[in-house]
Amino acid sequence: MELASQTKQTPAQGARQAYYDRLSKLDMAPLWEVLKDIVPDQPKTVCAPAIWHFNDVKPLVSEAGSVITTEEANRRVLVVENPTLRGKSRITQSLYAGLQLIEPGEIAPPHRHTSAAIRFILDGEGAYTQVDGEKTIMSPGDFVLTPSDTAHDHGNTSKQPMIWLDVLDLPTVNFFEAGFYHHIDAEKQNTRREDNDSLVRFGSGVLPDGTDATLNRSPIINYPYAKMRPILERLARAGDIDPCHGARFRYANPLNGSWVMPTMGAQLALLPKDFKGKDYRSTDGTIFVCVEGKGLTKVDGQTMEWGPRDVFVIPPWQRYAHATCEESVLFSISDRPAQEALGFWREGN
Ligand code: GTQ
Repeated sequence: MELASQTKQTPAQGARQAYYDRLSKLDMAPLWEVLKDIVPDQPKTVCAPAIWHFNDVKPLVSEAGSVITTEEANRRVLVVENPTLRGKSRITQSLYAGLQLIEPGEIAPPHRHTSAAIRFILDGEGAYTQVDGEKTIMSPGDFVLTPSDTAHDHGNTSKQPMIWLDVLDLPTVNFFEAGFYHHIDAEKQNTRREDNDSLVRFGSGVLPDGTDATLNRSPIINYPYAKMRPILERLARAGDIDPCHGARFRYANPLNGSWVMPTMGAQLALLPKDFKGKDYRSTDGTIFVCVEGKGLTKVDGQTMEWGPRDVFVIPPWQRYAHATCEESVLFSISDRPAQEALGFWREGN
């Protein structure tokens, strides 16, 4: 087993190596040399905890507006890369994240792809996304879905630039080498449905006749912050405050109560002022966005201090704990639904 680390080989080891060499010629290898690596005792991660402070990144995202037009770029996005996964366009092994800028008057043309996307709005007011013919105007804190293979485009008819966080399951889809992309050859999507149609239809505890309840993702396109924030207040007032996570809900697929998408699930939490969260860990590496407030998260001996619009990432199975100095709201997203569906999601303290 220790063969590789020894410099002088015994005759037996030499014979073994010669055997390995013959195996290698047939593209085979001995399992016993790699068993510990590929079957770890517990989750091993190559990701690092990391934080992107909005005050640092905003000027650079804004500058992208003078570097390239949305028309030329298709999507004008700065990819947010985990420091240990540079050049791989990913924030965790399974998720991609980016900061997208859309300037007044711009249109990001329609397309569809296998990868599902979410937007979490950080800055600006009044740009829109259209998903399968439904337009939704976006505000900070809104959680917007672009499910797998749905046609989507973005436009900004407001007077201010808008910046949002994109999270896509691109590394997951690309791991399976299963991704398709289609450009949609129209300047804009044909808006057949009324604006915010899906929230009105499916966001009030009823299901209209004829609803396909087997859809494997939420039919709701936008979960507006203005509608979500009061729910957190109610949970907190009632004392429904988890010692690790605060008062929290998950964005649900109203058809079956499941996560919003099969590959990505999101949650929103209110952490009271002076909250001191208990240690928590889970196998889903998690991306957080501070929506409001001020606090810090300790992870693996590191302390990340966060404020509004900061984005940070916690690697899989690393213990972390949140603490606040003001009442705070944290959005989070991960690949938990995929891991749950496959049967290997775990959590612990
Ligand atoms: O807005 O459609 O950040 O297709 C990466 C790929 C955004 C999008 C990204 C995309 C989009």
